[in-house]
Amino acid sequence: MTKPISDELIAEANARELVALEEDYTALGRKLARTGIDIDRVKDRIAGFSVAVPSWGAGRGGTRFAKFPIPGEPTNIHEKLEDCAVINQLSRLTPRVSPHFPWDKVSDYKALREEAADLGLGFDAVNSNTFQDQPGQAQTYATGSLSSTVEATRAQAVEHNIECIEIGRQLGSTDLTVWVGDGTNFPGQQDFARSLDRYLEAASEVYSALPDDWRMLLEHKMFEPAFYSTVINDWGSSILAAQELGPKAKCLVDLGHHAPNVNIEQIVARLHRFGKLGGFHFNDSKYGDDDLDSGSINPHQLFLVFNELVEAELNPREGFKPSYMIDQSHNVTDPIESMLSSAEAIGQCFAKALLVDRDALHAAQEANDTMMAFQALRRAYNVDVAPILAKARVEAGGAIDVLATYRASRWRDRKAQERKAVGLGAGIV
Ligand code: LRH
Ligand code: MN
Repeated sequence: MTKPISDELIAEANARELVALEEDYTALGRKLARTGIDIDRVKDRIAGFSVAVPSWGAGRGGTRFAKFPIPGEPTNIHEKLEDCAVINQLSRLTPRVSPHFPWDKVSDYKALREEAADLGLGFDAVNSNTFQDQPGQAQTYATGSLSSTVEATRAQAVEHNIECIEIGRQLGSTDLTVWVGDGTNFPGQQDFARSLDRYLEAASEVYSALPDDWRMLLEHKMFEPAFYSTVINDWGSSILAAQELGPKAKCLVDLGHHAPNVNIEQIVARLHRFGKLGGFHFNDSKYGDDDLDSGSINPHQLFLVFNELVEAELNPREGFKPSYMIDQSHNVTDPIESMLSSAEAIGQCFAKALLVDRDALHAAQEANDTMMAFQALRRAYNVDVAPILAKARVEAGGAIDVLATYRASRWRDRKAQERKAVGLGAGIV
């Protein structure tokens, strides 16, 4: 297996942190034991936890105004896999990559799968793209894709999604994420019901092409690129569409795809209640679909989402196997550093959710003891779980201080010597 960062460098960096980590872990273990929690059991859950990274997040992202590339950023899927391998080698939390087509198109997917495996990586859900026109494309998606009024355009979009399934099969994926930007900018531009019916008819053709063990993850989004209405705009439209399509259709929750202050953790509980919770695109936002680093703006919300996921594990519904994926746009940081920091934030929120005294919480809920119910969550949220994640990481060959070790590797500087410069531009990739 190819390791982008030398084990010696990681061991050397860890040697400076080990004694302090052991002290912190032991102290936290004693504290948690006083409330009947076995810290090693939480550590083992973290060791088994993972979140996929987006191939499109390995490069600098941008907005419609501009994108500011950095020297040494990846220019193709091969270099993106190298960088994703760095994130996984240091964090031990991100062994899968979620690819996007045609952005990650290659001629030999079997070879790509082997290349990733040699880097210790596998592939998570594949993402289709019917929100951009490709050179030489027959039908434009300017007025929609799966919901387009133009039959040939819907057929083209269906065909592309089926092609993504075929690619995913070669990569070892079992999920297809379908996000369509279809919608309108003017009242009256399209009929809400007929648009949805066209989407459902076309999506059902994609659904019929799913292998038996595959799922189709419908990703709702309130707005952008459409700014008056979006065909799959919220969890309601998404769950109704998923129920209409069939048992292999589930709903994917991108945290940034809701109006400010929407109670996303309640949406998670609802989707789970009806057996339609398929997965997540983790990120954070303050205003719109800002695609900021997970936990960077509202870590408490991320904790509350994981609190619902731990409750869901205790009340499983058929097919409960949510895909955890990051979906961010790194406009001002080194993408590797952002994904290292985000994977840590996500892992920490899962660990904090595991520390909630569920019996005390449920008893207080039944007794309408509001303050003690809230305190059951807040006590867990206030625990600094960093030693648990660091312990799980170092035991798996990762770095105790992931950012310091990454910087000590001088990876980006080395890649700036090797990789060609990325041109100026705008947009997400
Ligand atoms: C849409 C979205 C979707 C991806 C794209 C890169 O906003 O969240 O998941 O296809 O970002
Ligand atoms: Mn997304």
